[in-house]
Amino acid sequence: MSTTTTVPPRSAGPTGARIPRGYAVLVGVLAVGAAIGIGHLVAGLVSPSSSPYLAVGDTVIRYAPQPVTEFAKTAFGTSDKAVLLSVMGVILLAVAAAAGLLSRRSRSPGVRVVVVLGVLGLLAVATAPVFSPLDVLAPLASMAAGVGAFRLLHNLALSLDDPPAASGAAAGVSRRALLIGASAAVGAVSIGAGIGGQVLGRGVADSRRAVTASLARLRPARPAPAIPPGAAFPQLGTPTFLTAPADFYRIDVALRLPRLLADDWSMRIHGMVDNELTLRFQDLLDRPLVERTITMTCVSNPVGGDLISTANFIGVDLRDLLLQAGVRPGADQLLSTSTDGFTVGTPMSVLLEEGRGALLAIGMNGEALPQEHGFPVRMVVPGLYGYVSATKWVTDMEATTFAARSSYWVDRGWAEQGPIKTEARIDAPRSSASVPGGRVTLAGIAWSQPRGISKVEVRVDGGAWQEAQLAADVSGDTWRMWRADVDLAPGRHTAQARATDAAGNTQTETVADTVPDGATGWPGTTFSVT
Ligand SMILES: Nc1nc2c(c(=O)[nH]1)N[C@H]1C(S)=C(S)[C@@H](COP(=O)(O)O)O[C@H]1N2
Ligand SMILES: [Mo]
Repeated sequence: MSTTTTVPPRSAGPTGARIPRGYAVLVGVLAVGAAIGIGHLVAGLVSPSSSPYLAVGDTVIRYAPQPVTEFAKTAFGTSDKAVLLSVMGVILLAVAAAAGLLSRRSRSPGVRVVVVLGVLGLLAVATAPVFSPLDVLAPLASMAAGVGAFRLLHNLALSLDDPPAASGAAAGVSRRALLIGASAAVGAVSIGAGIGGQVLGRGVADSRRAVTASLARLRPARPAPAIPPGAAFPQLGTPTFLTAPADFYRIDVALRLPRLLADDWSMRIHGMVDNELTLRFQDLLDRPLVERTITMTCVSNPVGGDLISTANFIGVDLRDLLLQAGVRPGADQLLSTSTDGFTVGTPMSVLLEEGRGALLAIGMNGEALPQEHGFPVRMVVPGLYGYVSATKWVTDMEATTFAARSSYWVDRGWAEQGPIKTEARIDAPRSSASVPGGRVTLAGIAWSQPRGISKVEVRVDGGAWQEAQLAADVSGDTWRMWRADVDLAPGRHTAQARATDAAGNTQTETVADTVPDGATGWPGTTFSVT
C-alpha cells in the first residue's frame, strides 16, 4: 500500500492506532488556541481582566523577582508587556505541541495537559488583586473549550488510522477532509473569539491605563498625608491601614460591570441649580485634584462584619462643583444616578458642609478607579454609608428634594438618611480560637466617620470595662485600630468591645439589625485560653 506525501505512514501494530506526528501537533496547538480564544472572548463579555492568558501574564509580573522586572523594563521599555505575552505564547505553543505528541495513541495525556493549563489560568484569575465571582467564567469556559476541541480533533485524527473500509482510499480521504475541515473551523472560531474578546475588553483596560498615567503626571494638589507606621497592628490580626485592592469590599447590584470609558464619560449637574453644569472627564483633570484617606462602610455590615475598607481616594472636591452649579435653597437632596440605573440620594447639607470633604473620585491608591469600584468616576462622602453616598459609574446628579424623589435602597425599605454609626470590631482573638494562657492581646478596629474615635473599651466575661490602647490617629474619616492586653486564666472567655467617638457618643449595647439604618450592639468573641 502506498503512502501519501502529506500524511506519514500509519503504524498498524498490535498496540493500535497512532496519530501521525504532524496531526498530533496540530490537535494540541488548536485545542490550546481554542482555550485561549474562548477564554479571552468570555472575559471580554464579563470582565476583561479575567482573561486567563492575560491573568497568567499579570501573575508572572506580580511574582517576578525585582532584577528580572528591572531588566525587562530597561531592555524592552514600554513593549515589555508585549514581549512577555509573546514569550508566553511561544512557551504555550511548545506545551501544546507536546500535549498533542503525548497523545498519539491515547487521548488522556493531552487532555490532562490542557486541564493543567486551564487550572493555571483559573488560579491566576482567582488570585488576581481584584476578583469577583463571575471572573471564574472565562477560565472555566477556556478549559471547557480546550478539552472539547482536543477531544473532537483527537477523535477525528485517530480515526484517520482506522482500517480502510470497503470504500478503501476514498474513506481515508474523506476522514482526512473532515479532520482538516474541523481543524480549520476550530482555528477560525478561536481566532475570531480572541479578536472579539480583544475588541470587547480593550476599551476599559486602555482607558484605565490612560487615566492612571494622567494621575501620575498631574499629582494631587493636596495629597493625602502619609499614614504613620503605628496606625495599624496587622501583626495582631487587625487589617492593614490601607486596604489591599483585592480585599476592598465590593457591594453593588451590577451583575455585569458597566464598561464606561473615561473619554466617553460626561455628567450633568442639574435640577434645582442656577447654573446647570455638564462635565467631561478632561474637565475633572483640569481642576485641582485632592487626595483623601477615607474609610468606606456599608450599611449592610453586621456587627463584627467586614464590609468596611480604607483607601486613598483622588478626585475633585464635590462641594466646589455644587457651589459652582449654585444649588438653590430648598434642594435638600442630591440624587445621583449610575449608568446601570442605580440611584443614590445624599443629603445636600452634608455635601455642602465645609470641611466634610465629599469627593467626585477618579482615582484610588494612586491609580484609576478599578472597574469594580466605579471607573471612571464615583462619589465618596466621608461619614455616610455607601448606599446614600458612594455612587459608582456616576453620570448624573440632580439637585432635588427627598419629598420629590427617592433612591434605589430607600425604595426597598432602607432609611433615607444613612450617617455612619460609632462602632468597634474585635479582630483578635477570633471566635473559637485557642490562645496560650497568661497575657492575651485583644485587637480590632473602631470607626465613627467623620467624627473619629476617642476611646475604645474592652471587658471580659462581663467584668469591668478597661480602656484599650489606640493606634496613631489618621483622621476622623478613617477607622482607628486598638489593642488591649488582658490577663486570663485557662478556660473559655468572652470579650466585648465598645467605642466612643470624638463627640462623646458611646456605642450602644442595643442590638439592631442592619435594616433600616445600620446594625448596632457590642461585638463579642468567645475563645479558649489553654
Ligand atoms: N452604581 C452603584 N453604585 C453603588 C452601589 C451599587 O449597587 N451600584 N452600591 C453602593 C453601596 S451599598 C456601597 S456600600 C458602596 C460600595 O462601594 P465599593 O463596592 O467600591 O466598596 O457602593 C455604593 N455605590
Ligand atoms: Mo452598602
